[in-house]
Amino acid sequence: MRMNRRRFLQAAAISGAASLVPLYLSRDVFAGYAAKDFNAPLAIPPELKGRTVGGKRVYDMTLQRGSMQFFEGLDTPTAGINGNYLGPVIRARRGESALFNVKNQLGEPSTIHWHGLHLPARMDGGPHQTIAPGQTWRPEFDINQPASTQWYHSHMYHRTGVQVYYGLAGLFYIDDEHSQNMDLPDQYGVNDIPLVIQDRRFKRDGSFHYISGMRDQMLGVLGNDILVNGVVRPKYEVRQKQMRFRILNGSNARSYNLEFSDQREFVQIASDGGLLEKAVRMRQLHVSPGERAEIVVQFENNEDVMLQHKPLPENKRARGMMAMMMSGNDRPFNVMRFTSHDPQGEVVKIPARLATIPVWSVADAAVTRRFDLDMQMMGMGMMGGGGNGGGFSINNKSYELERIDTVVRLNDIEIWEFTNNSPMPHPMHIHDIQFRILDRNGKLPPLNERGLKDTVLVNADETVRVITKFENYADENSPYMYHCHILEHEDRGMMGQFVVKA
Ligand SMILES: [Cu+2]
Repeated sequence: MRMNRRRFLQAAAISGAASLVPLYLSRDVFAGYAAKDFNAPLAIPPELKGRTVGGKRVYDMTLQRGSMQFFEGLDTPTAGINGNYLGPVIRARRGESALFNVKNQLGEPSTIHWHGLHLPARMDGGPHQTIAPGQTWRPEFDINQPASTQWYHSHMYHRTGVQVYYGLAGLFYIDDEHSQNMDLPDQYGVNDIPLVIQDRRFKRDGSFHYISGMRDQMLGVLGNDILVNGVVRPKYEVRQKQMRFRILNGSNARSYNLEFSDQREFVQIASDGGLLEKAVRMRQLHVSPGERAEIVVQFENNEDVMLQHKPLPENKRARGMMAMMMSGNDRPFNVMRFTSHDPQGEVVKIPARLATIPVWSVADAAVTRRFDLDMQMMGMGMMGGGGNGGGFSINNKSYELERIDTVVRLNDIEIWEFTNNSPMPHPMHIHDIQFRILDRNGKLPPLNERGLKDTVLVNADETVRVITKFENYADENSPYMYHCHILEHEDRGMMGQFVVKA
């Protein structure tokens, strides 16, 4: 009897039919919450501008435990930075020196990694920069890159997934003179709004349910509810005719193909590393975990429009057993709602040319490095290996803290070629640098992927080549990471280390 029930639960979890069991607060995201259900006011995270001390900008950050009522009357234990869930938007200026006091009050070791930032490896906040409970980590570095939407999050060895899930993440905006002179919407909280999109799974008592079984370990943890800035089923009341949204896919594993319910056109102005060379008109925007995109959208009076996930054809993204496991993930769902009543302000023309970004020539590349991405499959689609790191690999190796996989020479231009031999997509992220995508299976990437990037989705059976230059910071003893940004894959070994050598 007991055995049967357990097997049923396993089967239910594996087939994605967990909704048959009253284990969770919500059915899956496809349950179809209608526009009228989206009424919770969107939260706008506070800004953290720091203070100037001795010519440096100093930021105080405390990693802490907290509690949220994502659902009325139900307390969810959480974690956050200077708050209950997620953290403030750090504002930093190009050319300034920044110092952070990162105090760990979590009661367990953690780290804070500055995703997308160009900085010395010792300041990077990866698994080698652990902050013990009660300790304060004080990284300092120069802000030395273009205006952009970056972010920060836990990168704790084997615990990145769970710590980010509980809320250890936030945005990091870099400002510069060039972007401020561009006549783009830039009033924070008025016409320049962050949208941190995440999915979470809640138990009936309101607590998060992180990993439950093989399916989560393989696909990554997919939530039953979508949160934007930590709000379930949010509505944002637009007060300006021209809005800039800075979108971060802060989910552990879920990708979103975003579209407005009226299929309106919008303009993407920036990708991970900052402004694109030219704005790109589009109606759909794909963001995989870790990626950012800034878009400008226009609103008329009395609008009521949904931002939705519109799935791409399944076979483009996955194959075989994985496609079967992911099936049912191919339906649309609502992400958030926008309403407008008498919006104000001007609609300015987006400049045709937004920025000049580096062009690195293939002919100048010192080396092409190949990275094979694999998931070891066994039996009925189950993962082999198991334990720490088993199952996911780059060049047939699972991550090890003490092994350096790649040595890069300072000031070299390199091509990194990722080949995905596994049946599901992996968003690959490289620390320290911003790259340009050369090609996807030999073809030029879409227009909105031609700017600076630090995370690129590599689809099943795809080879993606990226090019970059490793500048400024060399340190033979401190590695940077490169890894899949599906955090359950990262925690299970789909990560490697490189050092930059002078
Ligand atoms: Cu992955």
